[in-house]
Amino acid sequence: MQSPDIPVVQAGYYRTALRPRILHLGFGAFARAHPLLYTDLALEETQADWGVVAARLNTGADQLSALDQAGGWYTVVTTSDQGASARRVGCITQTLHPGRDGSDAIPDLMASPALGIVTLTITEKGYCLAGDRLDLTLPGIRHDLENPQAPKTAIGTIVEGLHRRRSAEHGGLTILSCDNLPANGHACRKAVLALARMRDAALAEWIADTCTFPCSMVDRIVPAMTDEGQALLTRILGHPDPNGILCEPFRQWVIEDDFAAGRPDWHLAGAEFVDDVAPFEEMKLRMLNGAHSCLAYLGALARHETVADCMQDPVFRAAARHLMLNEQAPTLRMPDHIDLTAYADRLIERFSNSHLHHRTIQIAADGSQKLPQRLLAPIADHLRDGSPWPISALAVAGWMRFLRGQTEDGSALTVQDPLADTLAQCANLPDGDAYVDALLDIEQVFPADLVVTPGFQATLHSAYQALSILGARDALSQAMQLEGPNP
Ligand code: CS2
Repeated sequence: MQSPDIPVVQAGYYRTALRPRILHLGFGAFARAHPLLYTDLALEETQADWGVVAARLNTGADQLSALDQAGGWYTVVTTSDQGASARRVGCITQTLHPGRDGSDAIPDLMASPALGIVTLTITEKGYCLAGDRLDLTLPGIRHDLENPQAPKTAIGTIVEGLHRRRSAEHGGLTILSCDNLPANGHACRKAVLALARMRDAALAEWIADTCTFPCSMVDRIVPAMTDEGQALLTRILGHPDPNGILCEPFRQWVIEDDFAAGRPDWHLAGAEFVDDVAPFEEMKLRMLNGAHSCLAYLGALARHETVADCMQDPVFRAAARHLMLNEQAPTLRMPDHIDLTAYADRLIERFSNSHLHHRTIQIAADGSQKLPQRLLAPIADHLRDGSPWPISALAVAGWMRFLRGQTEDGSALTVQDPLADTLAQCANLPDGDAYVDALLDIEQVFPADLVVTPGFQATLHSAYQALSILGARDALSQAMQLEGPNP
Protein backbone atom coordinates (compact mmCIF):
# COMPACT_ATOMS: atom_id res chain seq x y z
CA MET A 1 0.00 0.00 0.00
CA GLN A 2 1.15 3.51 -0.80
CA SER A 3 1.99 6.12 1.78
CA PRO A 4 -1.05 8.10 2.86
CA ASP A 5 0.36 11.54 1.92
CA ILE A 6 -1.64 11.66 -1.27
CA PRO A 7 -3.11 15.03 -2.20
CA VAL A 8 -6.89 15.09 -2.48
CA VAL A 9 -8.21 17.10 -5.41
CA GLN A 10 -11.70 18.51 -5.18
CA ALA A 11 -13.97 19.44 -8.02
CA GLY A 12 -13.84 23.20 -8.65
CA TYR A 13 -17.31 24.21 -9.79
CA TYR A 14 -20.37 25.76 -8.23
CA ARG A 15 -22.50 22.89 -7.01
CA THR A 16 -25.36 25.26 -6.29
CA ALA A 17 -25.73 25.75 -10.06
CA LEU A 18 -26.38 22.03 -10.63
CA ARG A 19 -29.85 20.88 -11.60
CA PRO A 20 -31.15 17.30 -11.70
CA ARG A 21 -30.43 16.63 -15.38
CA ILE A 22 -29.01 13.11 -15.20
CA LEU A 23 -30.54 10.17 -13.39
CA HIS A 24 -28.03 7.41 -12.75
CA LEU A 25 -29.51 3.99 -12.05
CA GLY A 26 -27.10 1.61 -10.31
CA PHE A 27 -24.85 3.60 -7.96
CA GLY A 28 -22.25 0.82 -7.64
CA ALA A 29 -18.47 0.82 -7.63
CA PHE A 30 -18.10 1.13 -11.40
CA ALA A 31 -20.52 4.05 -11.71
CA ARG A 32 -18.66 6.01 -9.07
CA ALA A 33 -15.31 5.59 -10.82
CA HIS A 34 -16.56 5.96 -14.39
CA PRO A 35 -19.64 7.80 -15.70
CA LEU A 36 -20.09 9.94 -12.59
CA LEU A 37 -16.42 10.82 -12.54
CA TYR A 38 -16.55 11.84 -16.22
CA THR A 39 -19.47 14.12 -15.41
CA ASP A 40 -17.57 15.62 -12.49
CA LEU A 41 -14.51 16.28 -14.66
CA ALA A 42 -16.61 17.74 -17.48
CA LEU A 43 -18.41 20.06 -15.06
CA GLU A 44 -15.10 21.41 -13.93
CA GLU A 45 -14.26 22.36 -17.52
CA THR A 46 -17.61 23.91 -18.40
CA GLN A 47 -19.34 25.03 -15.20
CA ALA A 48 -22.56 23.66 -16.71
CA ASP A 49 -25.58 22.51 -14.72
CA TRP A 50 -25.57 18.72 -15.32
CA GLY A 51 -26.22 17.54 -11.77
CA VAL A 52 -26.73 13.81 -11.16
CA VAL A 53 -29.38 12.07 -9.09
CA ALA A 54 -27.86 8.77 -7.96
CA ALA A 55 -30.30 5.91 -7.53
CA ARG A 56 -30.31 2.25 -6.65
CA LEU A 57 -33.28 -0.05 -6.99
CA ASN A 58 -32.53 -3.03 -4.77
CA THR A 59 -29.82 -3.15 -2.13
CA GLY A 60 -27.75 -0.19 -1.05
CA ALA A 61 -30.27 2.29 0.39
CA ASP A 62 -27.88 2.70 3.35
CA GLN A 63 -25.04 3.63 1.07
CA LEU A 64 -27.18 6.29 -0.54
CA SER A 65 -28.11 7.67 2.87
CA ALA A 66 -24.43 7.75 3.78
CA LEU A 67 -23.84 9.73 0.59
CA ASP A 68 -26.56 12.21 1.62
CA GLN A 69 -24.85 12.60 4.96
CA ALA A 70 -21.59 13.36 3.19
CA GLY A 71 -23.38 16.11 1.24
CA GLY A 72 -23.19 14.02 -1.94
CA TRP A 73 -19.37 13.87 -1.90
CA TYR A 74 -17.37 10.70 -2.33
CA THR A 75 -13.76 9.95 -3.24
CA VAL A 76 -12.16 8.07 -6.11
CA VAL A 77 -8.59 6.93 -5.53
CA THR A 78 -6.59 5.68 -8.50
CA THR A 79 -3.67 3.45 -7.70
CA SER A 80 -0.82 1.77 -9.57
CA ASP A 81 2.97 1.41 -9.45
CA GLN A 82 3.14 4.97 -10.74
CA GLY A 83 1.52 6.22 -7.52
CA ALA A 84 -1.90 7.18 -6.30
CA SER A 85 -4.21 10.14 -6.66
CA ALA A 86 -7.48 11.03 -5.00
CA ARG A 87 -10.40 13.10 -6.23
CA ARG A 88 -13.54 14.08 -4.40
CA VAL A 89 -16.47 13.91 -6.78
CA GLY A 90 -19.23 16.45 -6.28
CA CYS A 91 -21.70 16.09 -9.16
CA ILE A 92 -24.38 14.26 -7.16
CA THR A 93 -27.17 16.52 -6.00
CA GLN A 94 -29.63 13.98 -4.63
CA THR A 95 -30.08 10.26 -4.06
CA LEU A 96 -33.18 8.11 -4.56
CA HIS A 97 -34.19 4.60 -3.59
CA PRO A 98 -37.71 3.21 -4.03
CA GLY A 99 -37.50 1.30 -0.73
CA ARG A 100 -36.60 4.50 1.12
CA ASP A 101 -38.32 7.21 -0.90
CA GLY A 102 -41.33 5.38 -2.31
CA SER A 103 -41.90 3.88 -5.72
CA ASP A 104 -43.01 7.19 -7.30
CA ALA A 105 -39.75 9.00 -6.63
CA ILE A 106 -37.70 7.79 -9.60
CA PRO A 107 -40.48 7.76 -12.24
CA ASP A 108 -41.53 11.26 -11.11
CA LEU A 109 -37.98 12.51 -11.51
CA MET A 110 -37.97 11.09 -15.02
CA ALA A 111 -41.04 13.19 -15.78
CA SER A 112 -39.39 16.41 -14.60
CA PRO A 113 -38.60 18.92 -17.37
CA ALA A 114 -34.91 19.40 -16.49
CA LEU A 115 -34.02 15.73 -16.86
CA GLY A 116 -32.22 14.87 -20.10
CA ILE A 117 -30.35 11.60 -19.60
CA VAL A 118 -30.72 8.34 -17.72
CA THR A 119 -27.36 6.58 -17.39
CA LEU A 120 -27.31 2.91 -16.45
CA THR A 121 -24.85 0.60 -14.72
CA ILE A 122 -27.20 -2.23 -13.87
CA THR A 123 -24.99 -5.17 -14.99
CA GLU A 124 -25.80 -7.62 -17.77
CA LYS A 125 -28.70 -9.21 -15.93
CA GLY A 126 -30.37 -5.85 -15.32
CA TYR A 127 -31.58 -5.75 -18.93
CA CYS A 128 -33.82 -8.80 -18.34
CA LEU A 129 -33.07 -10.23 -21.78
CA ALA A 130 -32.92 -13.87 -22.81
CA GLY A 131 -30.91 -13.80 -26.02
CA ASP A 132 -32.36 -10.74 -27.72
CA ARG A 133 -35.87 -10.99 -26.27
CA LEU A 134 -37.30 -9.60 -23.03
CA ASP A 135 -37.39 -12.54 -20.63
CA LEU A 136 -41.04 -12.75 -19.65
CA THR A 137 -40.35 -15.62 -17.27
CA LEU A 138 -38.38 -13.39 -14.87
CA PRO A 139 -40.27 -12.68 -11.63
CA GLY A 140 -39.23 -9.01 -11.78
CA ILE A 141 -40.67 -8.54 -15.27
CA ARG A 142 -43.85 -10.41 -14.34
CA HIS A 143 -44.19 -8.13 -11.32
CA ASP A 144 -43.68 -5.01 -13.44
CA LEU A 145 -46.30 -6.11 -15.96
CA GLU A 146 -48.82 -6.54 -13.17
CA ASN A 147 -47.77 -3.44 -11.20
CA PRO A 148 -46.47 -0.96 -13.76
CA GLN A 149 -46.78 1.98 -11.34
CA ALA A 150 -44.54 0.38 -8.73
CA PRO A 151 -41.83 -1.29 -10.83
CA LYS A 152 -39.02 -3.41 -9.44
CA THR A 153 -36.71 -3.80 -12.43
CA ALA A 154 -34.66 -1.06 -14.05
CA ILE A 155 -36.46 -1.70 -17.34
CA GLY A 156 -39.87 -1.39 -15.64
CA THR A 157 -38.71 1.78 -13.90
CA ILE A 158 -37.60 3.34 -17.18
CA VAL A 159 -40.91 2.45 -18.86
CA GLU A 160 -42.94 3.89 -16.01
CA GLY A 161 -40.79 7.05 -15.95
CA LEU A 162 -41.21 7.51 -19.69
CA HIS A 163 -44.97 6.93 -19.35
CA ARG A 164 -45.15 9.77 -16.81
CA ARG A 165 -42.92 11.96 -18.94
CA ARG A 166 -45.16 11.48 -21.96
CA SER A 167 -48.24 12.30 -19.87
CA ALA A 168 -46.47 15.45 -18.65
CA GLU A 169 -45.88 16.35 -22.31
CA HIS A 170 -42.15 16.76 -22.00
CA GLY A 171 -39.81 15.58 -24.73
CA GLY A 172 -37.95 12.28 -24.91
CA LEU A 173 -34.84 11.33 -22.95
CA THR A 174 -31.55 9.67 -23.72
CA ILE A 175 -31.15 6.30 -22.06
CA LEU A 176 -27.41 5.60 -21.98
CA SER A 177 -26.30 2.09 -21.11
CA CYS A 178 -22.85 1.84 -19.54
CA ASP A 179 -22.82 -1.93 -19.18
CA ASN A 180 -20.66 -4.61 -20.79
CA LEU A 181 -23.20 -5.88 -23.29
CA PRO A 182 -22.73 -6.07 -27.02
CA ALA A 183 -24.58 -3.19 -28.68
CA ASN A 184 -25.69 -2.16 -25.20
CA GLY A 185 -27.86 0.71 -26.47
CA HIS A 186 -29.74 -1.54 -28.86
CA ALA A 187 -30.18 -4.19 -26.17
CA CYS A 188 -31.56 -1.59 -23.78
CA ARG A 189 -33.92 -0.18 -26.42
CA LYS A 190 -35.18 -3.66 -27.21
CA ALA A 191 -35.95 -4.42 -23.57
CA VAL A 192 -37.63 -1.04 -22.92
CA LEU A 193 -39.72 -1.11 -26.09
CA ALA A 194 -40.79 -4.72 -25.53
CA LEU A 195 -42.07 -3.96 -22.03
CA ALA A 196 -43.67 -0.67 -23.12
CA ARG A 197 -45.42 -2.40 -26.02
CA MET A 198 -46.97 -4.97 -23.71
CA ARG A 199 -48.39 -2.13 -21.71
CA ASP A 200 -49.43 0.45 -24.29
CA ALA A 201 -48.53 0.43 -28.00
CA ALA A 202 -48.79 4.23 -28.20
CA LEU A 203 -46.27 4.62 -25.36
CA ALA A 204 -43.87 2.31 -27.16
CA GLU A 205 -44.27 4.35 -30.32
CA TRP A 206 -43.64 7.61 -28.44
CA ILE A 207 -40.47 6.15 -26.90
CA ALA A 208 -39.26 4.93 -30.29
CA ASP A 209 -39.89 8.37 -31.80
CA THR A 210 -38.55 10.66 -29.08
CA CYS A 211 -35.96 8.78 -26.99
CA THR A 212 -32.46 7.71 -27.98
CA PHE A 213 -30.43 4.75 -26.76
CA PRO A 214 -26.82 5.35 -27.80
CA CYS A 215 -24.35 2.49 -27.50
CA SER A 216 -21.24 3.06 -25.44
CA MET A 217 -18.08 1.19 -24.59
CA VAL A 218 -17.02 1.70 -21.00
CA ASP A 219 -13.73 0.64 -19.50
CA ARG A 220 -12.12 0.94 -16.10
CA ILE A 221 -11.10 -1.78 -13.68
CA VAL A 222 -12.89 -1.06 -10.42
CA PRO A 223 -12.75 -3.96 -7.96
CA ALA A 224 -15.22 -4.25 -5.10
CA MET A 225 -13.94 -2.28 -2.13
CA THR A 226 -11.96 -4.18 0.50
CA ASP A 227 -11.28 -3.42 4.17
CA GLU A 228 -7.69 -2.65 3.23
CA GLY A 229 -8.93 -0.18 0.60
CA GLN A 230 -11.23 1.48 3.13
CA ALA A 231 -8.34 1.79 5.56
CA LEU A 232 -6.20 3.48 2.90
CA LEU A 233 -9.04 5.88 2.10
CA THR A 234 -9.45 6.74 5.76
CA ARG A 235 -5.74 7.48 6.00
CA ILE A 236 -5.84 9.68 2.90
CA LEU A 237 -8.95 11.62 3.91
CA GLY A 238 -8.53 11.59 7.68
CA HIS A 239 -12.02 10.11 7.99
CA PRO A 240 -13.87 7.13 6.48
CA ASP A 241 -15.76 7.44 3.20
CA PRO A 242 -18.32 4.65 2.91
CA ASN A 243 -18.81 5.42 -0.79
CA GLY A 244 -15.14 5.88 -1.60
CA ILE A 245 -13.62 3.63 -4.21
CA LEU A 246 -10.21 2.44 -5.43
CA CYS A 247 -9.53 1.82 -9.10
CA GLU A 248 -6.87 1.83 -11.80
CA PRO A 249 -5.76 5.09 -13.44
CA PHE A 250 -6.85 3.95 -16.93
CA ARG A 251 -10.32 4.89 -18.11
CA GLN A 252 -12.02 4.92 -21.49
CA TRP A 253 -15.50 5.82 -22.70
CA VAL A 254 -16.48 5.63 -26.35
CA ILE A 255 -20.01 6.88 -27.00
CA GLU A 256 -22.32 7.09 -29.99
CA ASP A 257 -23.24 10.76 -30.29
CA ASP A 258 -27.02 10.40 -30.38
CA PHE A 259 -28.62 12.39 -27.57
CA ALA A 260 -32.28 13.39 -27.38
CA ALA A 261 -31.98 16.29 -24.94
CA GLY A 262 -28.40 17.50 -24.83
CA ARG A 263 -25.45 16.09 -22.93
CA PRO A 264 -22.52 17.18 -20.79
CA ASP A 265 -19.27 17.91 -22.60
CA TRP A 266 -17.90 14.55 -21.61
CA HIS A 267 -15.27 14.80 -24.35
CA LEU A 268 -13.57 17.47 -22.21
CA ALA A 269 -13.12 14.70 -19.63
CA GLY A 270 -11.63 12.35 -22.23
CA ALA A 271 -14.70 10.56 -23.64
CA GLU A 272 -14.62 9.85 -27.37
CA PHE A 273 -17.73 10.45 -29.46
CA VAL A 274 -17.96 8.26 -32.56
CA ASP A 275 -20.56 7.26 -35.15
CA ASP A 276 -20.18 3.54 -34.53
CA VAL A 277 -19.14 2.08 -31.19
CA ALA A 278 -19.40 -1.55 -32.31
CA PRO A 279 -15.73 -2.24 -33.16
CA PHE A 280 -14.49 -0.69 -29.88
CA GLU A 281 -17.10 -2.50 -27.87
CA GLU A 282 -16.29 -5.84 -29.45
CA MET A 283 -12.56 -5.30 -28.95
CA LYS A 284 -13.04 -4.55 -25.29
CA LEU A 285 -15.60 -7.27 -24.60
CA ARG A 286 -13.51 -9.95 -26.27
CA MET A 287 -9.95 -8.98 -25.42
CA LEU A 288 -10.38 -7.49 -21.93
CA ASN A 289 -13.54 -9.09 -20.60
CA GLY A 290 -12.96 -12.41 -22.39
CA ALA A 291 -9.50 -12.67 -20.84
CA HIS A 292 -10.93 -11.59 -17.48
CA SER A 293 -13.49 -14.40 -17.53
CA CYS A 294 -10.86 -16.92 -18.62
CA LEU A 295 -8.60 -15.88 -15.72
CA ALA A 296 -11.54 -15.76 -13.34
CA TYR A 297 -12.58 -19.41 -13.79
CA LEU A 298 -9.21 -21.03 -14.44
CA GLY A 299 -7.51 -18.78 -11.88
CA ALA A 300 -10.09 -19.52 -9.19
CA LEU A 301 -9.73 -23.28 -9.83
CA ALA A 302 -5.94 -22.97 -9.47
CA ARG A 303 -6.34 -20.88 -6.27
CA HIS A 304 -5.16 -17.58 -7.74
CA GLU A 305 -7.02 -15.08 -5.62
CA THR A 306 -6.69 -12.02 -7.82
CA VAL A 307 -6.09 -11.12 -11.45
CA ALA A 308 -2.72 -9.67 -10.44
CA ASP A 309 -1.85 -13.06 -8.86
CA CYS A 310 -2.67 -14.70 -12.20
CA MET A 311 -0.30 -12.27 -13.91
CA GLN A 312 2.49 -13.32 -11.53
CA ASP A 313 2.10 -16.87 -12.84
CA PRO A 314 3.97 -17.07 -16.18
CA VAL A 315 1.60 -19.70 -17.59
CA PHE A 316 -1.55 -17.69 -16.84
CA ARG A 317 0.06 -14.50 -18.06
CA ALA A 318 1.10 -16.09 -21.35
CA ALA A 319 -2.30 -17.74 -21.72
CA ALA A 320 -4.13 -14.43 -21.26
CA ARG A 321 -1.99 -12.78 -23.94
CA HIS A 322 -2.35 -15.81 -26.17
CA LEU A 323 -6.13 -15.70 -25.83
CA MET A 324 -6.17 -11.99 -26.62
CA LEU A 325 -3.89 -12.09 -29.64
CA ASN A 326 -4.32 -15.57 -31.13
CA GLU A 327 -7.97 -16.16 -30.47
CA GLN A 328 -9.81 -12.88 -29.86
CA ALA A 329 -7.97 -10.28 -31.98
CA PRO A 330 -8.34 -12.29 -35.24
CA THR A 331 -12.14 -12.17 -34.84
CA LEU A 332 -12.22 -8.35 -34.73
CA ARG A 333 -12.71 -5.86 -37.53
CA MET A 334 -10.91 -2.79 -36.28
CA PRO A 335 -10.08 0.53 -37.96
CA ASP A 336 -6.49 0.41 -39.30
CA HIS A 337 -5.06 2.79 -36.73
CA ILE A 338 -5.90 0.46 -33.81
CA ASP A 339 -2.88 -1.63 -32.83
CA LEU A 340 -4.26 -4.75 -31.14
CA THR A 341 -0.83 -5.99 -30.01
CA ALA A 342 -0.26 -2.73 -28.17
CA TYR A 343 -3.82 -2.98 -26.79
CA ALA A 344 -3.14 -6.53 -25.50
CA ASP A 345 0.15 -5.50 -23.91
CA ARG A 346 -1.55 -2.59 -22.20
CA LEU A 347 -4.22 -4.98 -20.88
CA ILE A 348 -1.58 -7.32 -19.47
CA GLU A 349 0.04 -4.34 -17.76
CA ARG A 350 -3.35 -3.23 -16.36
CA PHE A 351 -4.16 -6.76 -15.16
CA SER A 352 -0.77 -6.81 -13.39
CA ASN A 353 -1.64 -3.82 -11.17
CA SER A 354 -0.96 -5.35 -7.77
CA HIS A 355 -2.39 -2.34 -5.93
CA LEU A 356 -5.86 -3.49 -6.95
CA HIS A 357 -7.34 -6.49 -5.24
CA HIS A 358 -9.50 -7.66 -8.15
CA ARG A 359 -10.66 -11.07 -7.04
CA THR A 360 -11.10 -13.82 -9.61
CA ILE A 361 -14.24 -14.90 -7.76
CA GLN A 362 -15.76 -11.43 -8.27
CA ILE A 363 -15.31 -11.58 -12.04
CA ALA A 364 -16.55 -15.19 -12.02
CA ALA A 365 -20.02 -14.06 -10.88
CA ASP A 366 -22.89 -14.10 -13.40
CA GLY A 367 -21.00 -16.22 -15.93
CA SER A 368 -24.20 -17.26 -17.69
CA GLN A 369 -24.67 -13.59 -18.63
CA LYS A 370 -21.07 -12.97 -19.62
CA LEU A 371 -19.92 -16.04 -21.55
CA PRO A 372 -22.01 -15.49 -24.69
CA GLN A 373 -20.48 -12.14 -25.73
CA ARG A 374 -17.03 -12.64 -24.20
CA LEU A 375 -16.20 -16.17 -25.36
CA LEU A 376 -18.97 -17.90 -27.29
CA ALA A 377 -19.41 -15.27 -30.02
CA PRO A 378 -15.70 -15.35 -30.94
CA ILE A 379 -15.78 -19.18 -30.78
CA ALA A 380 -18.61 -19.12 -33.34
CA ASP A 381 -16.30 -17.03 -35.58
CA HIS A 382 -13.51 -19.61 -35.22
CA LEU A 383 -15.86 -22.45 -36.08
CA ARG A 384 -16.95 -20.56 -39.19
CA ASP A 385 -13.35 -19.81 -40.22
CA GLY A 386 -11.84 -23.14 -39.19
CA SER A 387 -9.31 -21.49 -36.86
CA PRO A 388 -8.26 -23.03 -33.51
CA TRP A 389 -9.60 -21.84 -30.15
CA PRO A 390 -7.90 -23.96 -27.44
CA ILE A 391 -7.65 -21.32 -24.71
CA SER A 392 -11.25 -20.20 -25.27
CA ALA A 393 -12.28 -23.85 -24.94
CA LEU A 394 -10.41 -24.14 -21.65
CA ALA A 395 -12.02 -20.92 -20.44
CA VAL A 396 -15.54 -22.25 -21.11
CA ALA A 397 -14.59 -25.63 -19.64
CA GLY A 398 -13.17 -23.69 -16.68
CA TRP A 399 -16.58 -22.09 -16.13
CA MET A 400 -18.12 -25.58 -16.17
CA ARG A 401 -15.68 -26.92 -13.60
CA PHE A 402 -16.02 -23.78 -11.51
CA LEU A 403 -19.77 -24.38 -11.28
CA ARG A 404 -19.11 -27.63 -9.43
CA GLY A 405 -18.10 -25.40 -6.51
CA GLN A 406 -14.58 -26.64 -5.76
CA THR A 407 -11.05 -25.51 -6.48
CA GLU A 408 -8.52 -28.04 -7.71
CA ASP A 409 -7.36 -28.65 -4.17
CA GLY A 410 -10.86 -29.12 -2.84
CA SER A 411 -11.64 -25.72 -1.29
CA ALA A 412 -15.21 -24.46 -1.65
CA LEU A 413 -16.09 -21.92 -4.36
CA THR A 414 -19.29 -19.92 -4.22
CA VAL A 415 -21.29 -19.70 -7.42
CA GLN A 416 -23.28 -16.50 -7.96
CA ASP A 417 -25.47 -16.42 -11.02
CA PRO A 418 -29.06 -15.56 -11.96
CA LEU A 419 -29.30 -19.13 -13.34
CA ALA A 420 -27.80 -20.57 -10.13
CA ASP A 421 -30.67 -23.04 -9.59
CA THR A 422 -30.43 -24.53 -13.07
CA LEU A 423 -26.65 -24.64 -12.88
CA ALA A 424 -26.77 -26.33 -9.48
CA GLN A 425 -29.11 -29.00 -10.86
CA CYS A 426 -26.58 -29.76 -13.58
CA ALA A 427 -23.79 -29.85 -11.01
CA ASN A 428 -25.66 -32.60 -9.17
CA LEU A 429 -24.95 -34.90 -12.12
CA PRO A 430 -21.87 -37.09 -11.89
CA ASP A 431 -18.80 -35.32 -13.26
CA GLY A 432 -17.92 -35.99 -16.91
CA ASP A 433 -19.56 -35.96 -20.33
CA ALA A 434 -23.18 -36.08 -19.12
CA TYR A 435 -22.56 -33.01 -16.96
CA VAL A 436 -20.99 -31.06 -19.84
CA ASP A 437 -23.91 -32.06 -22.10
CA ALA A 438 -26.45 -30.90 -19.53
CA LEU A 439 -24.81 -27.46 -19.43
CA LEU A 440 -24.65 -27.29 -23.22
CA ASP A 441 -28.43 -27.78 -23.21
CA ILE A 442 -28.98 -24.44 -21.43
CA GLU A 443 -30.09 -22.35 -24.35
CA GLN A 444 -29.89 -19.01 -22.49
CA VAL A 445 -26.11 -19.54 -22.47
CA PHE A 446 -25.36 -21.73 -25.50
CA PRO A 447 -27.31 -20.75 -28.63
CA ALA A 448 -28.77 -23.86 -30.30
CA ASP A 449 -27.04 -23.18 -33.63
CA LEU A 450 -23.65 -22.94 -31.93
CA VAL A 451 -24.14 -26.23 -30.06
CA VAL A 452 -24.85 -28.14 -33.26
CA THR A 453 -21.95 -26.58 -35.20
CA PRO A 454 -19.52 -29.41 -35.99
CA GLY A 455 -16.49 -29.31 -33.72
CA PHE A 456 -18.06 -27.29 -30.92
CA GLN A 457 -19.12 -30.04 -28.56
CA ALA A 458 -16.12 -32.29 -29.23
CA THR A 459 -13.63 -29.47 -28.55
CA LEU A 460 -15.36 -28.53 -25.31
CA HIS A 461 -15.51 -32.12 -24.14
CA SER A 462 -11.80 -32.61 -24.66
CA ALA A 463 -10.99 -29.26 -23.02
CA TYR A 464 -13.09 -30.30 -20.02
CA GLN A 465 -11.29 -33.62 -19.87
CA ALA A 466 -7.86 -31.97 -20.12
CA LEU A 467 -8.81 -29.64 -17.30
CA SER A 468 -10.04 -32.51 -15.12
CA ILE A 469 -6.90 -34.58 -15.68
CA LEU A 470 -4.17 -31.95 -15.84
CA GLY A 471 -5.58 -29.04 -13.84
CA ALA A 472 -5.87 -25.47 -15.17
CA ARG A 473 -2.20 -24.56 -15.24
CA ASP A 474 -0.92 -27.62 -17.11
CA ALA A 475 -3.91 -27.67 -19.44
CA LEU A 476 -3.16 -24.06 -20.42
CA SER A 477 0.52 -24.85 -20.87
CA GLN A 478 -0.26 -27.83 -23.06
CA ALA A 479 -2.76 -25.89 -25.16
CA MET A 480 -0.22 -23.15 -25.84
CA GLN A 481 2.53 -25.63 -26.75
CA LEU A 482 0.26 -27.33 -29.26
CA GLU A 483 -0.72 -24.05 -30.84
CA GLY A 484 2.64 -22.37 -31.24
CA PRO A 485 3.96 -18.95 -30.21
CA ASN A 486 2.19 -15.65 -29.71
CA PRO A 487 2.36 -13.14 -32.52
C1 CS2 B 1 -15.03 -7.63 -15.30
C2 CS2 B 1 -15.40 -6.20 -15.62
O1 CS2 B 1 -16.32 -8.31 -13.45
C3 CS2 B 1 -16.17 -8.41 -14.67
O2 CS2 B 1 -16.89 -9.12 -15.35
O3 CS2 B 1 -14.59 -8.26 -16.46
O4 CS2 B 1 -16.07 -5.59 -14.57
C4 CS2 B 1 -14.16 -5.37 -16.01
O5 CS2 B 1 -13.33 -5.14 -14.90
C5 CS2 B 1 -14.56 -4.05 -16.61
O6 CS2 B 1 -15.41 -4.27 -17.70
C6 CS2 B 1 -13.34 -3.26 -17.06
O7 CS2 B 1 -13.74 -2.19 -17.82
